[in-house]
Amino acid sequence: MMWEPKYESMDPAQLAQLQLERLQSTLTRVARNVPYYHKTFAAQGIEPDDIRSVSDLSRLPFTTKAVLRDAYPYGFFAVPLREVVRLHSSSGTTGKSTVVGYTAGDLKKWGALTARVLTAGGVTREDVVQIAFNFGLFTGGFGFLQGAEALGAALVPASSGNTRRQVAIMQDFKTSVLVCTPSYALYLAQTMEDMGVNVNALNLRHGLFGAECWSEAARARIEDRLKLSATDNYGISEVMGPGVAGECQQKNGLHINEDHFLAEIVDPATGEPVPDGEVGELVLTTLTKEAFPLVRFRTGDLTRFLPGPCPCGRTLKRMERVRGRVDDMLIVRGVNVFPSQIEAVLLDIEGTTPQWRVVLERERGLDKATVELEIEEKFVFDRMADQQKFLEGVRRRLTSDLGVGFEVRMTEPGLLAAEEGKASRVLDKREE
Ligand code: DLL
Repeated sequence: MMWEPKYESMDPAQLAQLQLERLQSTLTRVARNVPYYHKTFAAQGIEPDDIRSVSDLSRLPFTTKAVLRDAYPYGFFAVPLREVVRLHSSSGTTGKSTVVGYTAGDLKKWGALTARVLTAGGVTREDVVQIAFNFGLFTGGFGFLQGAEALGAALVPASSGNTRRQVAIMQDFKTSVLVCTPSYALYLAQTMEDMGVNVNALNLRHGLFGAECWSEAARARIEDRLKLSATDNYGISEVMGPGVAGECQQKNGLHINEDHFLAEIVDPATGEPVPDGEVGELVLTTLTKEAFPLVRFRTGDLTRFLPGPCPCGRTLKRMERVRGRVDDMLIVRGVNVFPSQIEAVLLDIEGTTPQWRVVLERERGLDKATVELEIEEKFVFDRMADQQKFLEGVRRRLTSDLGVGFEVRMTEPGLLAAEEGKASRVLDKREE
């Protein structure tokens, strides 16, 4: 099933033509209305009309989070404030946040795009969709709300937190689709187990998860514990929010909504495009946004394009699940490790929970990495020796799979609970 088959299965040559037209119109608008683009285009001698094909894109300047931050709050808006009907904001975990504006037209398109990814994820108007993303400045809640409404599904805006209530809603309202972060899905599963809820008696069919890094091991565990089919969804507030890219039922990469967003993958160090199929930083250009258009926005997310057509019939290019952020990569004693790799190892071990984090310290000039981990209740052994044996097993697996030594420590239940929003995985004390 497709929401907009005309665009989702468009002939590639036609799509390229559409992208070019939309790109030219975006460039013309930003050159006229956004001081940063006006200045940088002029400095580099770029006329929007010079961009004759999508491959000319690499001549255009990048837009970084730092540049957006400098223009806080409204410096990148391409329309007067009176045209803006909604404001969201990026989470600002890595500095001051960015304010993102939407016109009425932007909201309509956003709704259509989240309806697209919901449909790709298996959702229909027959479904009861429980959104456990925060409803607020974060784009997750409202972004999916508009899509579910466009689709005609029964939307439950449960928002985040209050987990026992979420479980009760899921039972009573006969929720068939769950939408939240993967870490919260695992937390919900664990809470249900603690409450003695029979998951088989629930109505869950599909789950759309995103907004943070996860792994195939996490998908397997979520599907097994919640008895649903889980798909990955990517989005970023500066570019729009959810609806940028999403998996179909093939679960083999995320289809990028290329009629609205031009995607490139570049070498994070040089900014040069990487050879097709190689991993690099995702760079996005918006093609239809009115209030907050962006040219070559550096997302900071690492992924690669996947080759070949998808059996689902969509011709939209797929990207692999995001493996981490450029600035998320940990360098422990010279070895590169992404938090998502640690999670993949942990979740492969029976008895671990999604409540974990890695603490980095420096001891006598050497890096020390300690994984702090909450363990499932039935695995918290009475005998100290058994507990040590379990933790030693986890330590050995991490060390051998990731090629760098880890310590492993058990934490008290609740200490690292991922009740709200995105999980925080790294505590780096090396610079303190
Ligand atoms: O997280 C938008 C969103 C909401 C996406 C709901 C999907 C579902 P931000 O708060 O601006 O926006 O965070 C964007 O989150 O740069 C990635 O690092 C990360 N991210 C988002 N989706 C995924 C995903 C929303 N599926 C940042 N896999 C991005 C891995 C993801 N990381």
